[in-house]
Amino acid sequence: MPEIKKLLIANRGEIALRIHRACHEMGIKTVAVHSTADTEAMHVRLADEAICIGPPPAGESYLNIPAIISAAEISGADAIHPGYGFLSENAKFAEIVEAHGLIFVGPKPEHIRVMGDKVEAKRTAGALGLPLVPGSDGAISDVAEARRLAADIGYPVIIKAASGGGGRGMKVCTSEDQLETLMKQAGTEAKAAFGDATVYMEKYLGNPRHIEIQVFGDGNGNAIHLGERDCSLQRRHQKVLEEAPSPVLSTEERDRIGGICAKAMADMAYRGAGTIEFLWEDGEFYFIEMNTRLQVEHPVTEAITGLDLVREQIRIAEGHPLTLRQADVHFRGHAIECRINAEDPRTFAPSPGQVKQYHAPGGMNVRVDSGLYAGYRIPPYYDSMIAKLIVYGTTRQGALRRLRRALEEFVVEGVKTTIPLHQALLDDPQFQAGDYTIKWLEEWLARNDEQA
Ligand code: MV4
Repeated sequence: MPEIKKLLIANRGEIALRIHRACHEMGIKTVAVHSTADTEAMHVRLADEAICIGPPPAGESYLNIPAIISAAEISGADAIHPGYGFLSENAKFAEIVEAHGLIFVGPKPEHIRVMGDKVEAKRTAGALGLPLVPGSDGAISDVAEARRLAADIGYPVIIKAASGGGGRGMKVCTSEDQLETLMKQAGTEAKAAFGDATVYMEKYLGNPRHIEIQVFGDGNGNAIHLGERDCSLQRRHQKVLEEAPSPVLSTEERDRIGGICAKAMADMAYRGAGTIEFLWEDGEFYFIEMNTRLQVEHPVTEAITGLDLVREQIRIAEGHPLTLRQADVHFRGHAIECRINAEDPRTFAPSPGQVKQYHAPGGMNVRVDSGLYAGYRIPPYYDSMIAKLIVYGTTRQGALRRLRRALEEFVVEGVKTTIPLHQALLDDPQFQAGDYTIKWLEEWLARNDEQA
């Protein structure tokens, strides 16, 4: 079995640090790659070696495949972990990594490719027995056919781009007279944004929750699920807070949908970590997409399972079978993650700049994943997420109380952060009751804006 001795981290920020930590606990040396804007970043400081791969724009550094492969060769790394974002779901990159005799810590390239095309993903998911949103069987191009289908499934319907994702290129259509216009618009916008005009249709779910299932496969037909995360609290398709377990699922419902997902992953011989995204409405799950990467919110799953997901990814990449059987996976307690962004908590305008004071909360069952330190200059070129605060409690109530305490302790001075937003959210009775859907946060923000 190929043992990884040195791993190149093709990412930045807190996730680069997260991967570095798992590696060092496993006796694996790390190579950081970074842009000229990240010379002073914590992941660069902690890594065993660091290689500058280009100027600040991600297209010339963190997305620069030749520079990253060269860095791996120069440093003698035997594996590359892509983290999330950047090259993590680029099938071509995974292929190139493997063609250079390096281990890609992630799924098989063919699976990344299939799930990257939402039409292909849905067809695959359906064939594997996952419950789908009613809609077109593949792409739609003919307007007459689209009319018949929409009449059949009932309005409202949603037109989505096959190459979309993250909410881009979607059109909700409430009646037949809009259908032709919206279909054409969706196609044109999809072509402009993704270079692919392919669209498909689904029944529009009016007020669902967003619940995703964490899965792991060993690439040889063994797979398990690690339960769900409720990611309904989001603004403009950016998640704000995630929790596990979902406030709405029973043990039986979790076991059922989790079992379906694990079997699907076993049947396709999926390798590595994956997340199967569902909309959930009136007690039913509807598959929408699959993410073939480690996700930002993975620590809530780590908190309630006691597992190290990055360690599992690395072991699978080395070719080990899964360490765990489904019967060995137990869910205990409740975890909540707040994404803390360097943004104005009211306008969400980015707030890069120098961190003057920094103090992270601590104590029992409090985890902070962040590369921040006093004096650090947050560069303006990248995502504004600067820290993740994850709390764990025996119950949801306990986790909420711990979150309140941890947010009180958190000090970040010099830049604006979304810490006050999380504090206000914690005070809301409906949030406290777990009574929210994907629309709830934006409506809550609009209400709060009117008041002020
Ligand atoms: C939907 C939907 C309602 N009905 N599909 C948005 C991102 C993409 N991953 C799928 N999305 C949606 N698909 C049907 N058939 C509503 C959304 C949606 C959404 C989904 C998850 C989390 C937040 C969301 C916010 C707005 C819309």
